[in-house]
Amino acid sequence: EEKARASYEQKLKNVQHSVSKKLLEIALAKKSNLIASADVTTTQELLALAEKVGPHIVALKTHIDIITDFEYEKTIIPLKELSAKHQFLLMEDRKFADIGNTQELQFKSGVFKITDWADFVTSQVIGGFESLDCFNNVGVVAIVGMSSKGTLTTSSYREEALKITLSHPNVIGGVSQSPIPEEILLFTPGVNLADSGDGKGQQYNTPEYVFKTLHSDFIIVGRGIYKSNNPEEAAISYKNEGWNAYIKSLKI
Ligand code: S5P
Repeated sequence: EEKARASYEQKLKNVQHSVSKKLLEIALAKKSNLIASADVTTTQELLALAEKVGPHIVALKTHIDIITDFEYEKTIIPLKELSAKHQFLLMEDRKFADIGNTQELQFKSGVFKITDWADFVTSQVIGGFESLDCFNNVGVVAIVGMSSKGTLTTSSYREEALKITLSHPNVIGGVSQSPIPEEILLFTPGVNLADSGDGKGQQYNTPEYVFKTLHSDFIIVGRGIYKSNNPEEAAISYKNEGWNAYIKSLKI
């Protein structure tokens, strides 16, 4: 019953959104399907991590609202420079979850001004189709299913969430722990080589599992990299594990 997955080259021919194209081009150029999650709380740690892992990743995922000393000039400007220097995209994991008008304000205003710097953002789709209209200058990754124990993203929720995900022109893909249709990109967090959970509800799988079973396109790794004694080496090893698992999944 196992079917070979679509390759990045095949997907590159079919995707429409410029951000999907860029992600796939970077993946092929770097032989990487790794997104590092920079869940650190100071500008210095964020920039140091971006410098170390930048050459090995397709995107750096931020939770910009956890940065204690955030200042647009000191945090975002150098982060943008690092993203250009090391050729990775910026994915702000804001998980918007409100009505369209409020999401638009959260996206464009406040101190973070996400609209000015993020290449793509995550959003819940609980607010319905039109709630995603405001993200028309970035790509949206829809939260279809979550990785945590007891999540309410049941199969019937996921089915409805997928309808919005597949039909909205701003959407480039979904975050999920289940397979999704191959015309969009699948981003899978909850990936760790050493642990099966974190004692706070997070559940982990291996790169091998997510490429083989879910046909994921990109793995998202947080603590496996930034908590490691050597984040650069950890990024290289997740990059290689992820790429080898992807290559294997093409041959099933
Ligand atoms: O279902 C999800 C969706 C996301 S985006 N589960 C997740 O863990 N995430 C995010 O991925 C989470 O917010 C965190 O930033 C990262 C996982 O981090 P780790 O340290 O557990 O690898």
